[in-house]
Amino acid sequence: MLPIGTRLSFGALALSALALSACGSSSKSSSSSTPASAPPPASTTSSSSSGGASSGSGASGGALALGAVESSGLAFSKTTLTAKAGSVTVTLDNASGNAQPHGVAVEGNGVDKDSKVVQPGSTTSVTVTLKPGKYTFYCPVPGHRAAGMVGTLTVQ
Ligand SMILES: [Cu+2]
Repeated sequence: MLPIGTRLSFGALALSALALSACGSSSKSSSSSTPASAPPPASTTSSSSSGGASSGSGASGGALALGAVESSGLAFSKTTLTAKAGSVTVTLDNASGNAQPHGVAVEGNGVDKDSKVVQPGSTTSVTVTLKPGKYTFYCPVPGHRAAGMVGTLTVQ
């Protein structure tokens, strides 16, 4: 008998605490101009659950591959990439025949993330959550972007 009464009063306390915190957070969020909208994680979860196992046969969407090319100046093997919105991983293969370290970075629409820079004979990757739009990918090694290691990533 007593536990029920205890639970009831606890519930009332929790309710009032919720009301208090709701008031506090609403006044806080009204002062900051950018409400946090986080649809990307939800869409990622739904797409992976609908697909069952995440090991898709096609490499579409989340995984992109690039090579570092030093045969004529500095460049990536591709100057354009296309991906679907969501979590996108760009992998760079710095071939063993190269002479310089390379990496890959993705920039645009508030995103700016670099991979590790790796020596020839290694691969490195960067994973970013992207919305539809145009992004720039480039090599973060100083001077390489200006030398030609840059391209455009279009997210649909
Ligand atoms: Cu480079």
